[in-house]
Amino acid sequence: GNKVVTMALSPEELIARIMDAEPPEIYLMKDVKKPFTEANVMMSLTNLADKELVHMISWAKKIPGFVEIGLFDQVHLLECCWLEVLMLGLMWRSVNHPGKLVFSPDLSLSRDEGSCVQGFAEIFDMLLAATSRFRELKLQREEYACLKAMILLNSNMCLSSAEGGEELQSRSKLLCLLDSVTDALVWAISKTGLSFQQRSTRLAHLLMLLSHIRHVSNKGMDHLHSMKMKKMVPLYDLLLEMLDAHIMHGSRLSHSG
Ligand code: AOE
Repeated sequence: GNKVVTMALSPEELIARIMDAEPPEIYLMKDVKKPFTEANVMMSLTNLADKELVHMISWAKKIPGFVEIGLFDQVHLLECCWLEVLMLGLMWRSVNHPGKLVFSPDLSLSRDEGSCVQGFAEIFDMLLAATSRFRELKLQREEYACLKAMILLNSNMCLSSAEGGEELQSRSKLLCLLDSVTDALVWAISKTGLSFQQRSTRLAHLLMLLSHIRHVSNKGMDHLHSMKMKKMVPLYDLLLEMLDAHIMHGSRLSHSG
């Protein structure tokens, strides 16, 4: 079970595994059409997000212990956090480019370029603000990788709370996994040579940024919804198919077929 998988890993080994799970850079190539009009920009961003979501599923499955939790919970975690995970990735890519959002190596937008999309400016500013904060904190790659895994594992706290056996087991595995990643983040921070006091403060600063990311993600969802871009149902089925490899035969997910 999960204990065998994660308890056997030291924080250092867990970080190595999480870093190894990092998705590749996605190039849009000729998909980026100029001039930057609302239609062109949204087409490129949707294209990018579609490709990233496929890699996100592989990423999640490579996080030690993730495939050991129930399939139902795997699906719900990804469903809850996908935009937060995309946004943290975007912030990481943009951290050394003040005033710009680096969506892909061949598509970075300044605030002015982004404002061609109705309602984008407000979200753009929130994304830039969180990115600046990570820049000030000099976010390290290891810390970034841990935070992203935490977003995934922490995305649905009310998960299967009032349920019985199978659900409770999945939930306790999930909490155990979250503890391991927390230990890994603490370990990553401890490498920075800060005093005990400074390390605690840094941990708090990093975790407080997660609530901003959740907030921006909710705003982004509203924005996407206003543009009628939440292709929820078809993607949900796609997601189920992709996660439902050989594991969990005859699980309670019979509603998926
Ligand atoms: C942020 C980071 C990134 O890497 C890409 C994008 C592209 C679009 C951007 C967004 C972003 C930042 C916030 C923006 C948004 C456009 C408008 C919003 C700027 O203000 C997002 C494009 C999203 C396209 C829709 C994709 C639908 C996905 C549905 C997912 C789903 O249904 N399920 C079940 C989850 C699947 C998880 C793997």
